[in-house]
Amino acid sequence: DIKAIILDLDGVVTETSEYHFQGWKRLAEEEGISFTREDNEQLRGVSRSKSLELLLGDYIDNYTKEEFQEMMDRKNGYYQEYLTEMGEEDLLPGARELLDEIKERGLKMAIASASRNAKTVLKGLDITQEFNTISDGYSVENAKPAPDIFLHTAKKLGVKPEECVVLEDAESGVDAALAADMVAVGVGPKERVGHGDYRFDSTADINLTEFLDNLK
Ligand code: G16
Ligand code: MG
Repeated sequence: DIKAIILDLDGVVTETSEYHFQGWKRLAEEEGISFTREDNEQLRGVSRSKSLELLLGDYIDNYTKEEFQEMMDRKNGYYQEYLTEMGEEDLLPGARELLDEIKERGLKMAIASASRNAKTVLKGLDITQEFNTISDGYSVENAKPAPDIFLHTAKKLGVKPEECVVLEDAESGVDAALAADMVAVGVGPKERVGHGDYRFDSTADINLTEFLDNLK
C-alpha cells in the first residue's frame, strides 16, 4: 500500500529553473564562457557543484578549488536575489490541487529536493507547513541519481521505500527513485523522464486519485 508521496520541488511544485538559468548565465558571461538555455537543461535536478562542473566543461582546469567555490557562491547570490521576488503565484499550475488531493487521501507528504535553497523557496511559496518532512541539499551527502535523499526521507516519514510514490521532473531524480525501489513517476517529456514507472506531461496533468486507484 502507498502511504506517502515524496515530491521533488523545482520542476514539480514550482518552476525555478528560469532563475537558476539566469544565475548561471550571468556567471558564465562574467567568466567568458558560453551558456545557452539548452545547456541549462542538463542541470535539471543536478547539485550546485555538479552544475558548475558541467557549465565549465574543460575550462575547469583553469580554476583553483577556491575559485570554484567562489563561483558557486556568486551564482547562488544571484539566484537568491531572484528568489526574493517569489510568491504563491510561482506555484506550478495544478500544484495546489495536488497537495490538497494528497492530504485528502490521508497520505504523508514530503519534499526531497537537491536544492540548498529549498526551505527558502517553500517559504516564498508559503507551503512549508503542508509537509510532514523536508529533505534538501543539506540532508544527504550523495546527490541524485543516488537513492539516498529518498531513502532518508522515507525513514523520516516512518514508511518503507515500496510504500512511497516519488514525483520527479529530472532524469537523475527518476533514476534515484528507481534505485530507492519506490514508485517513480516522471513529470515531463518522454525523452527526459520516460524511464520511470509512470509519466505525466506536467504537474497539471497528474490525476492522483485515478493514478493511485489503478496502482494494482
Ligand atoms: C534543484 C534544481 C537544480 C539545482 C539544484 C541545486 O533540484 O533542479 O537545477 O542545481 O536544485 O540547487 P541549489 O543551488 O539551490 O542548491 P530539485 O531536486 O529541487 O529539482
Ligand atoms: Mg526537479
